[in-house]
Amino acid sequence: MDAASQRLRHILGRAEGGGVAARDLPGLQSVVRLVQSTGAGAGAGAGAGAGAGAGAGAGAGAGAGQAPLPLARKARDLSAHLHLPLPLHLHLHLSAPRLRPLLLLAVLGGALYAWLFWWPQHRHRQCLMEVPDSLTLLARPPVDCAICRGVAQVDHVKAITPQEFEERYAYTGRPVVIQDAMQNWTAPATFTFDYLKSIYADSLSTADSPQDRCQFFPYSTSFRGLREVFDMEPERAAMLPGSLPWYVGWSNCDERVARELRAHYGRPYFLPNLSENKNTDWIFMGSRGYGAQMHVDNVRHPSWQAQLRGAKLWSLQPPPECLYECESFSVVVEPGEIIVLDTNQWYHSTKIVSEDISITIGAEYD
Ligand SMILES: O=C(O)CCC(=O)C(=O)O
Repeated sequence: MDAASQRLRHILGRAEGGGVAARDLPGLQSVVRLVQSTGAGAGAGAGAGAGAGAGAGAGAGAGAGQAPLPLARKARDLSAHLHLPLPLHLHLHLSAPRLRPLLLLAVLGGALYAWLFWWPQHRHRQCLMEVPDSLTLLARPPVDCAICRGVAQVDHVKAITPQEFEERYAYTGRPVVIQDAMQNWTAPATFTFDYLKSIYADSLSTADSPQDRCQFFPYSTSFRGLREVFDMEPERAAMLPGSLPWYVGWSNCDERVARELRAHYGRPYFLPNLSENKNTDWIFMGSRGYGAQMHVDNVRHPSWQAQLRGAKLWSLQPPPECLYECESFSVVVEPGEIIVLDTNQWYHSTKIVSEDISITIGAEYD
């Protein structure tokens, strides 16, 4: 126990140097008792008596010549000894009078940061804490590999009836591109960067817009929301040579904007009669070479996505549990085509491959 008594003296010395009375140190008394009861009493008693005042002195008095401690008590005291340095440091830092102004400053700084930066970004969130994607993935239920077994490419179909679509694709997990589903839609000719900017102008002019409560994916840009996207320099928006590429996606939460959007497209004709086209529209827009990284979604239903302008490459991978049974493949979705994909089951990434801006609109269906 010589080593223990030496360390104890060293710790007490540091405590005193920092202006802390040894009697304030939690756990100290049991350590003093332990050191003394195991024969190092004289040395430790002198050290403790010098620094620890009344508290340590009482411990020292009880120590010398006692019967060995029961095993459990020994173990407890030893662990108190081992852990003492850490509480000591904390105690020193928190209670040394010189450091109190610093501590106060740190707390005030944290509160100011939270008020100015954290709260404005989080006040509209429905969840206070986002669950990291990696945790969501761990909780993903295993997929039945029937969704991808024997599938080596994305089918391209035209003039498919809702019944055929339901049997072959709607709920089987088999991806498909429908090539003739935008007849009578005015969206392809109408939806441009400037048009979308104009229909969101009112919505985004207020500080507390419903759109602020909606999801926004900046991908590899530094945009923090739709306002910043629509405020980008016109040269970048027009993707002029030398400007930075960009790609973003968002869901629409503004009812007025939804009515305006839907005046230009209808419910895709192939959806099964009893299925419901979900209310939330998703828009993805950006320039060549950019897209979404490989990921799997955690949404409720499969979805369709209409390629209104530009062309986008989709790379599809089966879920990891099906890698030995299923294949990975890719497909380019051309303007005028709609891809239907269960993004909860297929891992997918995208990349714009057209010179023209890519704009898509889509939704989930049940
Ligand atoms: O359209 C894109 O670029 C990405 C779409 C996507 O990742 C999704 O719908 O989950």
